[in-house]
Amino acid sequence: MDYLKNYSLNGKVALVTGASYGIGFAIAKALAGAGAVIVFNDIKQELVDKGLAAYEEAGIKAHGYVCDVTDEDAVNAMIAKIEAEVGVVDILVNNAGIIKRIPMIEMSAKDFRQVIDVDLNAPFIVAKAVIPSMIKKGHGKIINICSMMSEFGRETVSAYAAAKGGLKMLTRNICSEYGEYNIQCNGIGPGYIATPQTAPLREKQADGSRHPFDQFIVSKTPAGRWGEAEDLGGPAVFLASDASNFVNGQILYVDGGIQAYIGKQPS
Ligand code: NAP
Ligand code: GCO
Repeated sequence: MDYLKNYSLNGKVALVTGASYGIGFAIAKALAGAGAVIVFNDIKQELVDKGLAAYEEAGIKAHGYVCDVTDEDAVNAMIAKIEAEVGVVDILVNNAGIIKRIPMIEMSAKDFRQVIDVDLNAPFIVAKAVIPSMIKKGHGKIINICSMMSEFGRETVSAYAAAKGGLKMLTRNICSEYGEYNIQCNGIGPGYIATPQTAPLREKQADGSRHPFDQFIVSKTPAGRWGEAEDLGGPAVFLASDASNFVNGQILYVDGGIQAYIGKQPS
């Protein structure tokens, strides 16, 4: 028996939001490698075009759409276009996200709301737009890209942690409300991954030394390194495939062991 066929995504349409680059792009490549047709969006046409070129270079004929995921009308219009032009979305990866690193008492309510809007309200909006067709089709997979900040706080990321904590519970609630329609909604909680979003935390110092936060994360991670976006591809294929049909409401942390480790002890 070819057990690996349970991981096949042949014939499936996967929408990965905010996937012109970064984690979304890496996850989309992995889903494509398992057979999925890739659909992605970004806010700007130039980024969608850049993304299409990058997918083509990777041998993937992707479908790109310009859409701000916080705009419910735009999201509903995009999903209607995707269903007409590509097909019903079988797999949704709510990946698009932002972070603002500002001490809470210095953060404006406007900035706080913007992070909540992209990182929590938008996954709600996009999931709400695709679930009806998943119900009609009799199956669906939703993967919300959570974070270690779904479990932990740290200085300067109050809005992001609040959003990602909420996204963990939205994941569990979609599982609870739509599991009976054979829809599985799970989260992936990446650890610290080397992407543009974390570039400021890895910047070389003026004296050429590594950023203190870079050294901190490496010392706290048993793997002794930052994650690569590609490290998330396998877990995403698993959660997008029939191999995970009885996995629901879970957050799969892909963090190199950082959450299990007290940190390197002084030598
Ligand atoms: P990234 O490099 O900053 O990429 C984020 C993507 O989301 C970009 O393509 C961005 O497009 C898009 N986006 C932002 N706001 C959008 C909106 N309103 N509508 C549509 N697209 C939008 O981030 P990343 O590191 O790849 O992270 C991707 C996801 O993983 C995020 O949810 C992040 O919170 C999460 N995550 C990241 C890490 C990490 O260490 N990197 C760890 C845990 C979780 P534009 O370029 O046009 O803004
Ligand atoms: C930060 C980082 C983290 C990572 C990720 C960790 O400033 O602490 O950006 O938030 O992005 O979410 O899982």
